Amino acid sequence: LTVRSVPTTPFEGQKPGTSGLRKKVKVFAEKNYTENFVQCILDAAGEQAVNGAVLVVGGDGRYFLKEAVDIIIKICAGNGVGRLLVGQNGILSTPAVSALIRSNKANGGIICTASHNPGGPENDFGIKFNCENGGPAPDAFTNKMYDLSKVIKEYKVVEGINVDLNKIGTNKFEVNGKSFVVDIIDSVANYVELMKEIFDFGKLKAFVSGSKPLKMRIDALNGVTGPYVREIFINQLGATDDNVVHTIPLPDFGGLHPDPNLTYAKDLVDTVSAGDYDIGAAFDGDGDRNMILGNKAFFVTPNDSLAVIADYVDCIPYFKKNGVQGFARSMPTAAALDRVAKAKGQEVFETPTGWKYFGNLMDANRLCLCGEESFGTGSNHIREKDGIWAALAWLSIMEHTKKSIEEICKEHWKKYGRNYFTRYDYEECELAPCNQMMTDLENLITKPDFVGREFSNGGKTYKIKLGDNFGYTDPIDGSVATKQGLRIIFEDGSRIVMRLSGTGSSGATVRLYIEAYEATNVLGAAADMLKPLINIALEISQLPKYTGRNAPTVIT
Ligand code: VG1
Ligand code: CO
Repeated sequence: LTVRSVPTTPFEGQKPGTSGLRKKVKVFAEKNYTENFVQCILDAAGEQAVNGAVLVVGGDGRYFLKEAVDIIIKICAGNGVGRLLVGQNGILSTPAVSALIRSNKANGGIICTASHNPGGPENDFGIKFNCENGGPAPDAFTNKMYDLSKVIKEYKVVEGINVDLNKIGTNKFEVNGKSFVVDIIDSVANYVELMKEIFDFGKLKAFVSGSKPLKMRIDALNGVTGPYVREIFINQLGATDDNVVHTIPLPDFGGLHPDPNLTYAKDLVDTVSAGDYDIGAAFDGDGDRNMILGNKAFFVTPNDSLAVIADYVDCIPYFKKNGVQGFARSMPTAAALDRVAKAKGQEVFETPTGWKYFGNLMDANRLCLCGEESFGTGSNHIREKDGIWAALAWLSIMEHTKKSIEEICKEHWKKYGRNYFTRYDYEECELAPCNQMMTDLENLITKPDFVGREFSNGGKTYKIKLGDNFGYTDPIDGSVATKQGLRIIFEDGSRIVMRLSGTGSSGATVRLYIEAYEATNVLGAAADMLKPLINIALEISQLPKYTGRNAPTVIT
């Protein structure tokens, strides 16, 4: 087989966001669009990293996956890649790709997913590159990809390569006299082995399916985790079939919005509140997010989930064996974790939004457990957040404490106080007025006289301590990330944070994060407790005026 160079011209906007490039399927399906982007990934990695390299390829089963994998195989062949490990039918969860890169000492991986964005011919597709540590490519790398995409003139392809993605096994080719191998691998086996090393599956099995079986509702939302959920919860832990739902990955997620939150995982919330379940859990399209519910749909905020897991790290064998090396959370994530870190004498880092910022700290052994308010929780077992891992961590804590999820959370608040938190999302707003709002708000809150001002609402008064646009210097390599979100911090530690989403495929999504700490008043309803701060946030930002929205699309 021989390599062909195909002339092409640049596309606008091939700029990876918080986690890869996400666009409508129709855009990825345009002639040369996907080819260009994949070529730019390989060019950004550089010939040395690509020639003879081993790459992992897979995605979340959404519409256009097979077409994209086919293109990736042919372009990798054209660029001298040595071997590809491809999930059967292209299926690999994001955590599974990260695990495979690490366990195979591969040079990287290409993940085909738009994660929690809806799928299907009218919706989103996405592609993202992960590096040899298993984590999402850092900013320097994605900037390089974007720069290359603006000047690309040709891509290299081997058109004669056809692989049956359904058939597990090795496919060997010879390209320009050199070998090119495509291994179609089992999508779940490697990941399941890793989970068995991390958790005590013997204990968990007795807990889940012993004499008093646990009542679970594990909802894969028709996303990629279905086969992983079936293997782990049913085959390994002995749960019966009725404990899992929506476990067949569908190209359009069955019309569901595959985002595990109170709005989009409504079926789970309704079923768990009406039934008598010990735990409800859902994962997003590509399997890296999780939502945990207790009996009667008691909602565990991702902030609290992270803090509770941190408090109980010792009941997970992985941490017992490897020790605990620091915690981290993204900036908008509430600071519940910080209190646990302090109690345990652990370092805690505050990073920009997006999992890529945790990688360096993990590689340097400064971080072993971290999370984001956006339903992301994970550890240094891989370099992505991991939905199923989080559910298994919660089962381990329940098994260890013999307590319900609600009891565990309430005890946590009594011990540490509670960081009340809510996030308002205003999805698909018009871009220009949102940009203007952010500019105007930044100007307002960074004026020196902003500090010290007082705002009152609902009988509460808050005094400004600091206003800024969050910036971060990576403690390991010194790389700097600026403009990561507007912060308004009050004297009592309460916070208003506002930023624009970097994962949408059209328009602008405004995220407004509100946090308030209470040392003793811990059993209130978050919506009531935070109402004054929410009103103050809307007043300071003038959000309704700029966006024309009176209410958010999603509240978490
Ligand atoms: C969102 C979340 C962020 C998360 C990212 C990727 O980004 O806020 O915390 O890391 O999605 O998650 P943004 O820029 O839209 O706020 V996933 O599961 O879509 O890869
Ligand atoms: Co995801």
